[in-house]
Amino acid sequence: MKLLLTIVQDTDAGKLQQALIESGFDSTKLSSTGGFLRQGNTTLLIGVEDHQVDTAKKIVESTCRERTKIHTPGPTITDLEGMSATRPIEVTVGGAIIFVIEVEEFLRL
Ligand code: 2BA
Repeated sequence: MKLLLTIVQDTDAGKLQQALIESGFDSTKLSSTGGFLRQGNTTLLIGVEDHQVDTAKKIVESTCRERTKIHTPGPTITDLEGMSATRPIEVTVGGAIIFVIEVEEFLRL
């Protein structure tokens, strides 16, 4: 069994969970925050049998869109001293980040 630890944008999460349910996959939704943008994203825990990994990955791929976001970096110590200015930058956020993790044991008690 594998755990697909899947990080997606909030706007794609509902559609992805619905698509997973329709294909018979269970998932758990967690609210998360990206370290770079410091904005909310969604992490789904999707437990699947080994032979279902590719199907689940395809569902994620077909549901989650790549987007660009404008990111304004926070002030640095240098900025505070007035020696440089931060400018907004365009950042591409991927459709999804997936970590495929081996599950040692799955228990439903
Ligand atoms: P964030 O850390 O908020 O990153 C959002 C997007 O910003 C990233 O999209 C990437 O395109 C860009 N980015 C990240 N670090 C950057 C940097 N130092 N300079 C310029 N651009 C940078 P994704 O790569 O699609 O990642 C989306 C979210 O997935 C991330 O949100 C983070 O929450 C998670 N993630 C990505 N890689 C990860 C990793 N290796 N470990 C844990 N979480 C990860």
